[in-house]
Amino acid sequence: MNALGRHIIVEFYDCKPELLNDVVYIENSMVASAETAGATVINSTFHHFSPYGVSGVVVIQESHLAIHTWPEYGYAAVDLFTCGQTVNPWVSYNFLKEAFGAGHGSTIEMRRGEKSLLARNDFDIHKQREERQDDTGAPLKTKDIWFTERNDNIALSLKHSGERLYEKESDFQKVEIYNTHAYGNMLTLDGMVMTTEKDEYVYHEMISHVATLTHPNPKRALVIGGGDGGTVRELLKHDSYEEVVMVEIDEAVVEASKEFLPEIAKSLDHPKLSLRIEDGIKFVKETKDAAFDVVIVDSTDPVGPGEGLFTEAFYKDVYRILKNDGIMVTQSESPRFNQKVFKEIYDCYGTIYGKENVHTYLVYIPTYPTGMWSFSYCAKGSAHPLNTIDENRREGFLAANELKYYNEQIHQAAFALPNFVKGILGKE
Ligand code: SPD
Repeated sequence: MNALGRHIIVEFYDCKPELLNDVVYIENSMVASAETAGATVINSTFHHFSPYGVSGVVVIQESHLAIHTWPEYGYAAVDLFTCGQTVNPWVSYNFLKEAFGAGHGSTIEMRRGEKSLLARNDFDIHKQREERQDDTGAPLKTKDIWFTERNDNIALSLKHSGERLYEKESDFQKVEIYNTHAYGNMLTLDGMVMTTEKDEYVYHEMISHVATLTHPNPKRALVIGGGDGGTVRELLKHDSYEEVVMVEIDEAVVEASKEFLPEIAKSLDHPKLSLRIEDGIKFVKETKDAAFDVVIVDSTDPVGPGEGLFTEAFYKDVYRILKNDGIMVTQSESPRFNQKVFKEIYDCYGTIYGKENVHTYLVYIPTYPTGMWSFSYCAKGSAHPLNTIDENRREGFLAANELKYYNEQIHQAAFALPNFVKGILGKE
C-alpha cells in the first residue's frame, strides 16, 4: 500500500432508530466490528445524549473507529480508520451495516499519509522513555492500554502491556492472559477477571481454608471449576486430604495457567489430585451419594459455561454428594456488582441446607469489580464456621504454612457483614 492507512467515511441511512439510541448496543457492535476485522481493541468510550443520539470512539492498535448517531433520522455517521496491512475496514463496514439494520449506506475511501509525501524521521525513543519516571523511579510505561470489565453501571480497569500472552477462543469461552502493570499476569474469561498473580491469594486461601478448618476431619474434597489451580494448591496444604478431585470444563484454562500463572498452577500435577477435564454439572449428577467431605464451587461468573453452576438443580446434587457432616463453599459474587444473583443464591442455599446453616462471608479483592466479593459457606450437618473449629489443628496448620491473607482474626471477621449486605440478604 502506498499510504499509511485507509479511512472510510460512512453514511448509514434508514437504520433502526431504537438501535441507534442504544448506547450499550452501539458500543458492543463497534467493538465487535473492530474485532471481527482483526483489530486489537485498546479502549472505547461512548456517550448517550438526551433524548436522542450516541457518540463514541473505539481506539484500536491500528487507529480508530468512531460513530455519531441521529436516531430520529435513522442516520449514523461513521469513521473507520485503520493502518497497516492486517485489518480490513470493509469487514467492519459490513458488520455495522447489518448490526444497525441500515437500508443503505454510502462511503468515501481515503488513503491517509501518502508515502510519497512523507519523510521518515527516526528519533531516540529509548532516551525519551528513560527521561520519564513513575513515582517509584522506574521508567514510565508510556503505552496507555487498559483492560476494562464492566456491567451497565460499574467498571474496573487495569493498565497492561498491550500484548496478550495467551488468547484462545475455546469451545466454551474466550480465555486470555494479560500482563498488567500493577497485578502481574491476569487470567480473564470472556472479558471477566478471574485471577491475577498479585492478589490471587485472597480468593484462594479464603475459598479453601474456612471450610477445611471447620470440618472435623476432611479427607475427600471436590473442586468444581478452578482450572487455574489456586484452590487445589491451597486445599493440598492440608495433610488430612487423601484425595482432591478437580473438575474443570475447559482445558484451555489449565493450559494457559500452567504456562503463564505458574505459582497459582503449581499443584496441578500433585499426586493427590485427580484432575478431570469435563462438565462439573454432569460429574456431580453422576457421583454417588455422600462421596465428599468438602465441595468447593470455584466457578466463573453466571454467564456462559458458569451459568449452570448457579442453579437449584446443581446445588441439590452437591448437597446429595456431601457426607452428612459435609460442607460446601461457593464463590457467590459481589453484593454490589451482582446483587440479584448474590441474593438469589443465598435464598436458594437456605431452602436446601436450612437458613441457619448458610453463612455468607466477605473478602476484599482489588481486581474484582467493586473490590468486595462474597463466599457462601453451607453445612449439611451442624458445623458452624465460627463455633466448631479445632483450635489446635488450626494452630498447627498455620504454623506449618505461611499464608498471606487467612488468619484466625480474618476467619472471624469475614463473617461480619455490613448493614447494607444484611439488608440485601434480609437478615436483621
Ligand atoms: N468475577 C470473578 C468471579 C470469580 C471467579 N472465580 C475465580 C477463579 C479463581 N480460581
